[in-house]
Amino acid sequence: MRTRCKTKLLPIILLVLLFSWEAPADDGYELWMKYRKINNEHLLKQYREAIACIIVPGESETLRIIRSELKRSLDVMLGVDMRYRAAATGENALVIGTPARSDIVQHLQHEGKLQTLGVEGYLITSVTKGKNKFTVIAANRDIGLLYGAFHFLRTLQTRQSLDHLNIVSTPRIGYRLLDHWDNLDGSIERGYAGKSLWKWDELPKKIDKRYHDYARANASIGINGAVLNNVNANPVILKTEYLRKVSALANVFRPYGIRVFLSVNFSSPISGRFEQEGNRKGGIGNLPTADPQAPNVRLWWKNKVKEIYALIPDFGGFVVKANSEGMPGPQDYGRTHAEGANMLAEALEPFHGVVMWRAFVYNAGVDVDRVKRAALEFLPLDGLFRPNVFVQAKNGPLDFQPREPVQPLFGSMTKTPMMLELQITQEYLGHSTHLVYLAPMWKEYFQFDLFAKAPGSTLAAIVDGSLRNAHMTGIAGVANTGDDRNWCGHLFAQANWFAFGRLAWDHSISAQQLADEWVRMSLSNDSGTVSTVSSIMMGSREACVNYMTPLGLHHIMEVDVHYGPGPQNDRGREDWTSVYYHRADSIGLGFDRSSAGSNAVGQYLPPLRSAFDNLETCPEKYLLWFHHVNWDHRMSSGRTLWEELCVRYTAGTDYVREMYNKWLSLEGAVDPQVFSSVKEKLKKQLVDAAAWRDTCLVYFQKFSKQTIPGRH
Ligand code: GCW
Repeated sequence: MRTRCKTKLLPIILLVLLFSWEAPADDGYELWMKYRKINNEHLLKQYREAIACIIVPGESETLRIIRSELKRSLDVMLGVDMRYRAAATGENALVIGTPARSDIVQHLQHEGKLQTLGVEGYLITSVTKGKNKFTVIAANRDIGLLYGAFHFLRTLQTRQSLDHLNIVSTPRIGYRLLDHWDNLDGSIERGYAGKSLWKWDELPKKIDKRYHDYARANASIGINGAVLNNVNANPVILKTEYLRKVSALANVFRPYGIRVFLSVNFSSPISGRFEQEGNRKGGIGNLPTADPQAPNVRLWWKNKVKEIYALIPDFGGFVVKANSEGMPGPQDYGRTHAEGANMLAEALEPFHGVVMWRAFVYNAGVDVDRVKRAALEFLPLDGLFRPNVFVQAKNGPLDFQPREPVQPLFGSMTKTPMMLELQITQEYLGHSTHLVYLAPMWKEYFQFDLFAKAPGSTLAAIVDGSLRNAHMTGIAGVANTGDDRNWCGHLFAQANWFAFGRLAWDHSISAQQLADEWVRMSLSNDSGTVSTVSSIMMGSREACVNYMTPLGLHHIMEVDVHYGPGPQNDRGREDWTSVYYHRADSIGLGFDRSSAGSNAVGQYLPPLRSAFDNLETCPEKYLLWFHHVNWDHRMSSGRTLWEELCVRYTAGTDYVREMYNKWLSLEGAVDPQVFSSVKEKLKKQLVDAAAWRDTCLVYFQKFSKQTIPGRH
């Protein structure tokens, strides 16, 4: 009886389901690779005519990936069942190939068009042959074809014309890495999007589908390496058992052009002894010392490196955080950073691996001013590193603040390849709760002129090697990924991952262009929606600076979590809490780093040095970074410092309200799930921004003893 009843109901249920069915809500998993059907009839016609079929000659894993990407995207975008052909058949076609596999590409090679492409570059162009037109993606290697294919798809996703396509693209920076601060227990230091993507307990047997999707996403934006584990490195990562797991990941990533790197703990050779002593971190080596000059230590690393390369022939190298925040390092044995780095470099050198030795050090004994310490320790070592060592420095001399001047070492280290470390995860910029589009901030850093040679010695020109004609070039972004369904926690945090990759490939692209691209690829191609969303994004970083740390203030966040306001935090002026940095008193506000103060300005090259030193010429955005400024100091606006501070905190908060209102206007224009999740986050951001404004102004008012305009 019961069964019959169910059977009768079935058609009705099916009908109800059919009519209530809508496109599945957007949960963010597809990132910027949302291939939506093209509604613009004119473009659709053009695209369909241009790509009647696809020709991808040859066989390789990378080519297989290209084919599947094109099929899944073009079928949906063009509403067709795209066919592959082995060779030209008298139809217009998209041809993707290297000179060895395609006649058309070979012809381009003979014309010298592939000469500048190197290993990763690509060319996209149109070739007419008889009646037929071919859109050709050409490269010297398959990986260039993959990058080219993603570029081509971006052209369609952003609805650009295919007429007169003539694109030549090569990366400006060699090593373009994501640094994962992922721990082996699955937690992520400064991660705000769930647990680690790497399921260490399941590897190497079980290969999560997400590993492929991760690699695909990175390849689509030109990232070519991943440092899998936290710089606060657990020695266990070097155990054979773990290296096998790493090797399994490397196998997945390889056809996407992504090499794996590891963070290593300098004490690894002695870490097995800790394990015996019951240290829960465990370890591997059982040597009595990790002294980089000890022959047995050097041999230990050489053997370990050999073992790694036997498992992972294209392994990239090591990142090392040494003698920093409690991590061990060569100084524990009276050796220098250069001696430590060189020992590892020597072991990696036969396999073409590199060392990325971090300059994030701030030992109290070096100077009273924390921001000076890295340059003081590293500058004397310039020229002493082996050729396969990068010194990797964060963009600023402190620690990923919403705004910092650039780390002066980039200007003064002339003989050592300097690798730039940016932070994609928003440790100090509202975690994955605040919508802060970071490309404008990164562009500001890239364009910062260090005057290392002549004017125009920008950070970009130093990092990409053009200023000093350097061949080893690198950039790393601390990843904001996790196992949350939408990868980054906040949908808009995906834009930061996207922008990082695109800028690592080509730092000359504007933040505006990247915002537009990302919105078109991720949310909508409606021009009104694109301009509203990108306007929200473009001002969001300046707003964050304003509601958190305007006018050069820095590091006044809550202790440790670095999320909300904590200007009152005081563990003494030598212990890096807020009062150490803001130095508020009855006279004024700010850290005196002028020549009369800590003289951090002296680490910059002229004319920056004097520009920063002088209160009148110091850019106001860095004012309280470099100067202790009287509350009544006249700002360029005509307002006093105190008034300006009030205006900035208010402006930042007002901007967030504007962001929120603009977003509300998009109801119906973007996917409902995306709409409501972003709306909830913006609501919280608004509350947080107001809390920042109120907490900071009320706190600083105790010192300025002046009224907060608009309040009683
Ligand atoms: O910004 C600080 C972070 C630490 C981090 C450290 C570093 C990985 O608060 O969590 O440790 O920088 O960059 O080493």
